[in-house]
Amino acid sequence: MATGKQKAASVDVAEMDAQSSAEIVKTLESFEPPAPLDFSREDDLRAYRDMLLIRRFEEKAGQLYGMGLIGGFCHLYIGQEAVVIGMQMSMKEGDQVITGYRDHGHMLATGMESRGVMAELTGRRSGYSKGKGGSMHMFSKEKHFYGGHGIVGAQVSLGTGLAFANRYRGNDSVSITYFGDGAANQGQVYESFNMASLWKLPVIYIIENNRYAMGTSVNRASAETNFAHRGISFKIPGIQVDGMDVRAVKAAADLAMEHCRSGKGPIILEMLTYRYRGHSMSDPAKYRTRDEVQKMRAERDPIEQVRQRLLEAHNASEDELKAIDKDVRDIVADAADFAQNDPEPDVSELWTDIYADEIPQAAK
Ligand SMILES: Cc1ncc(C[n+]2csc(CCOP(=O)(O)OP(=O)(O)O)c2C)c(N)n1
Ligand SMILES: [Mg+2]
Repeated sequence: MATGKQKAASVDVAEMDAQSSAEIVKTLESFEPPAPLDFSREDDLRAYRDMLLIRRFEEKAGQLYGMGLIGGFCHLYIGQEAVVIGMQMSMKEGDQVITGYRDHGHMLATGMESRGVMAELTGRRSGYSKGKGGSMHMFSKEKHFYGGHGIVGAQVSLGTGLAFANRYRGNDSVSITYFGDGAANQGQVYESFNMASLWKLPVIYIIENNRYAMGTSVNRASAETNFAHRGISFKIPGIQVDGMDVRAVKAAADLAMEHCRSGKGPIILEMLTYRYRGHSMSDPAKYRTRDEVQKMRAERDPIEQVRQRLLEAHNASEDELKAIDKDVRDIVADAADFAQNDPEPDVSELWTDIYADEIPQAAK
């Protein structure tokens, strides 16, 4: 039985089988996050570049939206970059990613092309869904990215299904299933938790707690605001992670991957993060003060933290970082040009991609 706080690394699911409910609750309530990792210069350079790509891409998407070039919904991920990049740094080929509608960062993190994502945003034929899906509906089988979902919480049961498929096929891939603090209150999340724990499915549930669900703060919407504890009734361990520090995310990711790959079943990582922009492009943001956003930007920005470390601890020069910035800006500018010049889909495309043409072999 756990006494006091203990390292999450010692989460032993099998041990719980012999414990009473009261002991299990005590054990699961006691886990602490692992210490942030020491990043090498290479790790920090990679994290810096990859997070910057998401930030600049999102800023450009915001501009194109303002110019009327992107229609429909568009939810920006700015501020939350350390979450997907820290997770990505721990993933291996074959691991799957699924998320909600705030999804551009997740796609770029998996290695999906900036051009294809931006062209989908502008509704052009070279977009990932041939210009017919838009911001919330993109997929890449090649990169194991399963969307892009507009129904709050729906991706959680789908992500659990991906983990079931891994188990069924006997591979050692992990399903990385992202959802928000608001989605964490949806019923199907708990049905999924139950099945995932019962069948020891390899799924990491990542709750991106960015403090708001549209205009409603966590405190106004959630009876229990510690989301890492949401799996306790299902014997699922959970840890709270500083989602603004990519090193803390990577440390938690390593632990969670090992947990899943060694057959211990699901685990929850609550990422404490923050979105700088409004919920979507039409959000007047009256529910929080400018000061709150400014303070977070000034004191906790995930990219600035890495930048300072590169300059101070890894002796990077301003010129070296400027070169990375230019590289990233060039990729984003190229994607934006491409997305404005690519043709729209032909009208005949209205009748395609509605039903599957054939049943995939594996499903027969
Ligand atoms: C089933 C369902 N209910 C309501 C909505 C409307 N809606 C869209 S986003 C959202 C808030 C979700 O917030 P959260 O899960 O915290 O994610 P975040 O936007 O902060 O990333 C709501 C209620 C929806 N799309 N689907
Ligand atoms: Mg939220």
